[in-house]
Amino acid sequence: QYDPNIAHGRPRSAYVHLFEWKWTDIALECERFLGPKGFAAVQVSPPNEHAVITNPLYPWWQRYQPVSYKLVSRSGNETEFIDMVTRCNNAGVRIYVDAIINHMSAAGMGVGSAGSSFNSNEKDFPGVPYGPRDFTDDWECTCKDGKIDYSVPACVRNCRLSGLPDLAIYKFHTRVMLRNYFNKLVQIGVAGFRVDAAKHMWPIHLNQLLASVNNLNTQWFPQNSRPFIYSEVINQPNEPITASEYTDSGRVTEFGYGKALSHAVLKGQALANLRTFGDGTGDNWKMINGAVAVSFVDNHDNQRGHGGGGNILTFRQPREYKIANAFMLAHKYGFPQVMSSYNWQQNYGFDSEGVWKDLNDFIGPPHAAGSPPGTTASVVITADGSCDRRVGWICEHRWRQITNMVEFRNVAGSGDQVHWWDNGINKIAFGRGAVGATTAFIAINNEDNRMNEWLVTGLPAGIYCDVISGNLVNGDCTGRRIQVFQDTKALFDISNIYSDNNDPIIAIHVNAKL
Ligand code: QV4
Ligand code: CA
Repeated sequence: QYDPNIAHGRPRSAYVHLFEWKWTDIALECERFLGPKGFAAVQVSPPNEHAVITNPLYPWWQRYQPVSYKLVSRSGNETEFIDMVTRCNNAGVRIYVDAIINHMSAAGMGVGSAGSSFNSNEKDFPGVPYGPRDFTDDWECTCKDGKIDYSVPACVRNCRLSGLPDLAIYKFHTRVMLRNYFNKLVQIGVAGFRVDAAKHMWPIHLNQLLASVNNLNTQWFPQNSRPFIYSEVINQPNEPITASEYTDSGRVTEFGYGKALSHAVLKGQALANLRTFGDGTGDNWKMINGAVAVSFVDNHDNQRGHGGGGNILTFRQPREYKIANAFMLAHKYGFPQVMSSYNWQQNYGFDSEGVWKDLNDFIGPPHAAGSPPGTTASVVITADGSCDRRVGWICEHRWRQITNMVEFRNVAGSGDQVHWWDNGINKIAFGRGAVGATTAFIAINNEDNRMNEWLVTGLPAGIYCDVISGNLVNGDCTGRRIQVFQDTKALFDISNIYSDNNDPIIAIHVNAKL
């Protein structure tokens, strides 16, 4: 289903991907931060047993190589997982699981993170159990050399993605194993699923499988609630497989959103053009309807050159990244995912095939000092509420400009985009709500000169706290104050000088009115 199963009690309208975080840390983060700050949910890394790969050393992508559906992974064990789901749900924050169901590990003979042995060369995974008959037969792959050719749908779906043994999700036993896995998670209290590599499965098989999953746990969800679904489909303009083939079972990830937005913030085209971004007019920017989309600036793949890559903004360009996230969270389109990353040392060079890339794109999450190799470090929160960069977690979701824009979006609710203003190039502003009756308003100056404009905001008169430069604390504003006059006009004076203005954005809303 499209509905993200948000907790009742207060509006929540964006979720965060806590990439590679441990369950114990996520439980704490739900209680101390995400719940109070109005986040709707967390996408967690795959919780099931995965291959433990040592060449290269413990890459993040080992978790995309399932060995069984036992809930023991680099992020923690089953007890910790259950505790996290319980505590997050109780804090009003939902858990979405990244479900790797298209394939199993390609790591040869080995032992997985839960201790199950496997032999991928024989398609033997006793921890599930799966045997050769549960996979797509090799003859079903009609691609040349078994390599995926994205111009042939049957080949995309029946061949091995990156050599990973391809599950036949339509076969009885396979379906039962997958359904049991989903049902176990639903029973624990999980609210939804990211369907990894959905493009590599036939939509009809996927729909049948997902339809067979139980209703959500009534301890936290109304009777007859269905799991929230979003399928990972990288919509490439010239490919025959389209995202809309996957919207019967739920939303799809719209990769075009972050791509076009990053391009605009990097001045590849005018921000002013975003006036019609994804609003359904014209060709809708070649994006899927926002009501069935998950939007994001970057994700765990394209922030490191995997999964389509492209010129995507990440935490490495903080100023531009904050502009992009502020726009996304203010903008009506989709159900947005905020990315929360860890740092790694990039190392550009030519790989064995002569491709110029970051040779360190495999590096896994921060390592816990003094623990065995491959053990993940805990997140450390510093006195100012950010994550300790020395450990390596970036915690973009704790950057004030991003956190506060999540609340902006919650306040804006389903309000329309109104009172749009632009200068034809890279200065823009808009409100959310009805004409003359908005609840939130944002202005962005992405130019090399000052913005100094009186704009109609549609907001009630009064003094507002700019939630980009500060917070509303005990009725006082730690950032800039913006006065809205009776005619709803306010002055948006945004310097372009980096030293006196880190973030060339002003954002105000009725919940941060003095
Ligand atoms: C290698 C060779 C293959 C060879 C194979 C033989 O490259 O040509 O056939 O060995 O054994 C890792 C390695 C990859 C290796 C493969 C199998 O990087 O070199 O193949 O393992 O051993 C992640 C990573 C992949 C990683 C994979 C499994 O991105 O690099 O592969 O995990 O560990 C397409 C898809 C889209 C996909 C995207 C990356 O349409 O669905 O590519 N995105 C999702 C996830 C992504 C994940 C997968 C799918 C797979 O978001 O993180 O891939 O679950 O666009
Ligand atoms: Ca497949």
